Amino acid sequence: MSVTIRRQERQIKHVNVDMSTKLGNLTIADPVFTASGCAASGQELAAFNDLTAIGGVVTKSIQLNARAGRATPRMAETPSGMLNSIGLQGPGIDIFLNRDLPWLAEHEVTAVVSIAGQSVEEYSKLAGKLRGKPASMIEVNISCPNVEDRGQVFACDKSAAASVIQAVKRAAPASMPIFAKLSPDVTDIVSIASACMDSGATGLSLINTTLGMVIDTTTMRPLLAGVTGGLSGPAIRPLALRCVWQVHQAMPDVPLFGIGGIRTGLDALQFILAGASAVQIGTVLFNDPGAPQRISRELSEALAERGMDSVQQAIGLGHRPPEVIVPELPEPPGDTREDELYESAVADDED
Ligand code: RRO
Repeated sequence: MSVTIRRQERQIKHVNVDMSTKLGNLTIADPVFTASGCAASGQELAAFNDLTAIGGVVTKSIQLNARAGRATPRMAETPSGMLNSIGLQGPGIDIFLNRDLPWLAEHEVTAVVSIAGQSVEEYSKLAGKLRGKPASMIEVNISCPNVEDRGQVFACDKSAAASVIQAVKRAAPASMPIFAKLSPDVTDIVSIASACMDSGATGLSLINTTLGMVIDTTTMRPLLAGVTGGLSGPAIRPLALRCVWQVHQAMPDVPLFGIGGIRTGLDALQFILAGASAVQIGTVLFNDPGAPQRISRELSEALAERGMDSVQQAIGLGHRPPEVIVPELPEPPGDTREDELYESAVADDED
């Protein structure tokens, strides 16, 4: 992609940065995707972005049946972020497949379909329904924090996560990449990540929201009707970055989506340096719906400014060892004195 860099001194420089990235067997032209739950199925964002120019749209997690979601209020602002307790509102997979997925296909937008079941069997049915459909990838949401039963947060338990991924792998179209979306609300995210990879996942999406809450000091009751909700936005960026870092360090060949509070190209660059092959952006869309293309442009500029001509050069680069800086040592005083004596003796001889 050709970009124009406006430097501080207003010089304009044209650079070429190859923004393509690999996610399993797919090569995608741009590493910036919209995150599940923040862009519905992409239609509304099309007014603000050329959705064919970004990596793609990850659709709102879809269930087998239509669901109204949790009671309101179900969103709350927090410092540097927000809480949601939507509770998997959606039309159900059949309406999604007849109405929303065709829109993405007609508009040539790369579609990553997020699925969320209430049991292993439901995940399997959802994955099976994607056979022959124009989806590029499946994101298996095993980490929604807003379920009635915490036992349904499959990503908090290694064997539950593994069972879901095995079932999805068996039912999904054979060549379709499968990304498992994990929760940060675990003691050891690397062990959950490796259980998913051992069960047939192609890659991982890191991370979903983390469970939080707000108490309204006027009513003196929890602000959200659902009491707790998923915290997102810049408040969780360091947490998300740490998860990407740890998983990449343990499994450097696994493709990762970095997700969590990305608002700028430099934020995206941090995730790529930590080991993400691509990023998803979510909460920023609520106040800047044009963010996907802006962040992609800023990322390409940031790469060029650092002397890189491709995204792939930057993936995991933060893990390289620090450069060893050897301080220049002053001449030992003895040597200098000897040199001076020698030079003055030579000068005396010449006289
Ligand atoms: O719908 C939601 O309440 C929701 C989902 Br599915 C999710 O994965 N993460 C989140 O914060 N909210």
